[in-house]
Amino acid sequence: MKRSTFLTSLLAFALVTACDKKSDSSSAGNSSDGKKLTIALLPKSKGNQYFATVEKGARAAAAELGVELIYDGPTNTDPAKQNEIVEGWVNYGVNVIAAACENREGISGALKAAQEKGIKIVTYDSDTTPDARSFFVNQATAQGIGETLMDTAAKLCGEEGEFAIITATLTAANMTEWRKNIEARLAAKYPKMKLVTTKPCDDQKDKAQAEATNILNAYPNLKCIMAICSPAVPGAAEAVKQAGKAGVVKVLGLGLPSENRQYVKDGVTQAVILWKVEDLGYLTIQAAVAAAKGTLKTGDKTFTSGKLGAMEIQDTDIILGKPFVFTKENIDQFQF
Ligand code: RAM
Repeated sequence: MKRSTFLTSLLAFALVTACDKKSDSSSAGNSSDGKKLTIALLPKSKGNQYFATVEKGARAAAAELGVELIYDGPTNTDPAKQNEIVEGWVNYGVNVIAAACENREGISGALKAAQEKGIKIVTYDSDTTPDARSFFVNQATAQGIGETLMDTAAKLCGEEGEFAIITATLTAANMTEWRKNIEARLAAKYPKMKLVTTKPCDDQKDKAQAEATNILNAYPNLKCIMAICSPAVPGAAEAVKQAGKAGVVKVLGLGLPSENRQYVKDGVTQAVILWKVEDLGYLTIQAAVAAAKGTLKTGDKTFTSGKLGAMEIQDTDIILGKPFVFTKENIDQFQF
């Protein structure tokens, strides 16, 4: 072979190999221009163990897919701080933002501005307005969560008497959707039960404990406290325990097995309901990467998410699954 022909063939071979490499790495966490994708993950608050557990699952998916993951958020719930962080990520130039939104409408402007710069937006845990994101990774349907909470409370109370709700904030979409569904189930099925008050605790255990103590004092006939954000479940349990009302006032809610195990074993808390929080983080990053690469598109009915397999999509909500009830009998099987 002449030297020039050999060099031309070598060049052609090198080009083909380079193209192959590009498409290979593109399927493993790179954007179409060949650069590694950067996904920014926003929790409601970094001080909340629930979101630390989300981060764990997210890191596993990021490692599997070969993408960069940035995790940052306010220390405690703070919608203005969430907006600031999003604006910082837009200037930095991330490829996708995955956000758990503290204020449904309040964050939508910042997310839409990010979309205009070509950044893909997905939400998880707590949604924004649909025009400000492509998909919402939902832990379970709001109806499923609301009905499971209300039915469990009714069972614990013998379907009659007063109960109170402790929520995270009044602005987070997940909390408002769940409350709507709890109240609808109450109206439809439990005429002898009465919701006497609903108080926010800003996703903080100490505030939840203080609110629960006030509620116990104000409503001496209270039969149960329903805590619908994770820090509120041990907060309410501690208040009931300190008031000497363990077993008299029942406690249930959406909480982490690890934060409630002792209260459940001691008979202070009767039911803890949740989903696999690590899987929520894992699914969110899988969806974020697929949305950025265009393999997850509007109109898709299912999404195949790595080790989790096929997930159902309802409209633009990707659904993780059904909520699970942890009790004294099964709580030791769960370590998160
Ligand atoms: C808190 C947060 C979160 C919610 C859980 C159950 O950690 O408010 O949004 O999904 O509770």
